[in-house]
Amino acid sequence: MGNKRLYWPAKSNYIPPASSTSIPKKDFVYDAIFIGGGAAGRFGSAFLRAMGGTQFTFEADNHLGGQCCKHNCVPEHFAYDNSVYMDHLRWFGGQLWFPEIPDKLDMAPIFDVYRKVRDTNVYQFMTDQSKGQLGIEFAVYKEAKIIDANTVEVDGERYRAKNLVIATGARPRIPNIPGINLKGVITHQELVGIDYEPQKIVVIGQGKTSSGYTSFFRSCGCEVTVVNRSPIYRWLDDDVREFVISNMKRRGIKIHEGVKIKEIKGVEKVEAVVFEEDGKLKEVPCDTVFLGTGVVPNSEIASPLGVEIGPNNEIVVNKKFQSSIPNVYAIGDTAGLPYVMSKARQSGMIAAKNIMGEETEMMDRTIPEFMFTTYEITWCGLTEKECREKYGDAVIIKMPPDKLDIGLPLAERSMVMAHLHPEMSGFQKAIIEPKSRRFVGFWHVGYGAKAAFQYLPVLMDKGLTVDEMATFHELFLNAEHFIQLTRLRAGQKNLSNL
Ligand code: COM
Repeated sequence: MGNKRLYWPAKSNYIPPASSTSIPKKDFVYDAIFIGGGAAGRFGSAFLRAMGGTQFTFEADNHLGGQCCKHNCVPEHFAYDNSVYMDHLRWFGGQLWFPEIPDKLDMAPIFDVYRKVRDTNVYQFMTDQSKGQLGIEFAVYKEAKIIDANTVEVDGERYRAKNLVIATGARPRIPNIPGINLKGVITHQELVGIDYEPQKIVVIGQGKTSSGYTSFFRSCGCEVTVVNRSPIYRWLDDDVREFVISNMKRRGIKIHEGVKIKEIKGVEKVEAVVFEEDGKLKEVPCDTVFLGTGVVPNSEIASPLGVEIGPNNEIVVNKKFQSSIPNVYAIGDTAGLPYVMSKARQSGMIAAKNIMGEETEMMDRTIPEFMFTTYEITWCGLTEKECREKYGDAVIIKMPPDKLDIGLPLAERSMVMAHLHPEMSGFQKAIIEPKSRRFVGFWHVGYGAKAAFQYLPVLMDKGLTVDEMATFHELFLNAEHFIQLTRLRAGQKNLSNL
């Protein structure tokens, strides 16, 4: 049981040209050997090279770029993008110039297209950029074994470095539920290789990744039921959460919160999920179970070293990404939370700097976050409730205002929606600590605002006030509206809600 279950991997036919990979040197001591060439390992290797260091990167899979382009971010966004097109055609079909589409659309061909593009373009780009532009030395299909804090063994040969950098990523967390190994119980990894058409899906767990897939399944016309141990999306601001969940229900997604999963039923293939809700046993028939139950860092490779391992199986690191053995670094998901791309890539960069003698720690910046439903949901900083708890008060700038059913935000990708389904166009909210007039949180549900959230936290951490934002230039009509809304309030000595 547990993580020993067999995967049904999304296969790839890509083989990098031999001229792009390198042969590691045996009689040489590298500044660093990277084990794993995913986002963390690839960015770390590139940064170390850029600083003039010597490295070699051993990758167990057939490509650099890791899970991101294989099973994670790229297919997740591809599914989301498909989902938005499908939903918009459904909502708009028969109006203006929009054609009507069938209720059930197939997902296997969608992932088939994804795999073909990935194998021809994405992997090739990873190879070409890594070798040609960044000068990274790497080899693929190489399982490295750690011998000691300076030595790894690959294909029976030993290679040495002053530092080891472990970047072996994470794997899906598989809960201990009877029936978990039945055919049709899949994670986001197996979904990319799907070769049948699910009709009825139960999603166990609602994290920031499974939310997007849940929506995608529904957009494809499947019957979708979510079962979760606790209330879903507890991290969202209450207003945002309410909007998101009510729109999921409106689209026909069934949600059961606070349940205890008892069993996944089936003979060879999954047939139903049994759970307890409000003291009663319930059974939802399905042909597919999608697990959104989180991830576990792949830290086992470090066991010969005896480095400290944390409660989630992560390698415990300091802010320089050093493990309990100073010349052994762990970066990316292997180093535990947060499991986000920005941390993965930055951790590689920070490890490289420290290895090259430039002492650097990860900065304590507010991390922006996003998740998908059929909407793009982006945020940084505090919820309204957290602001009130922390500062005793909060001023809110919100659009549309409560109880006003108008189509706002009004911008690219939400224009048609705002005119045909105003109540569904989206929603945004800025949270201000009134005494200092500083922003402490930004929230957005809609389309096209995500890029702004890469910069808003930096401005917020630097103390961005309502008065300062009122001097910014908006690109009208714009997705997230914060600048112009702020300008409507900045004249007030005592700020009030908008
Ligand atoms: C992105 C992978 S697909 S990496 O972060 O550029 O290596």
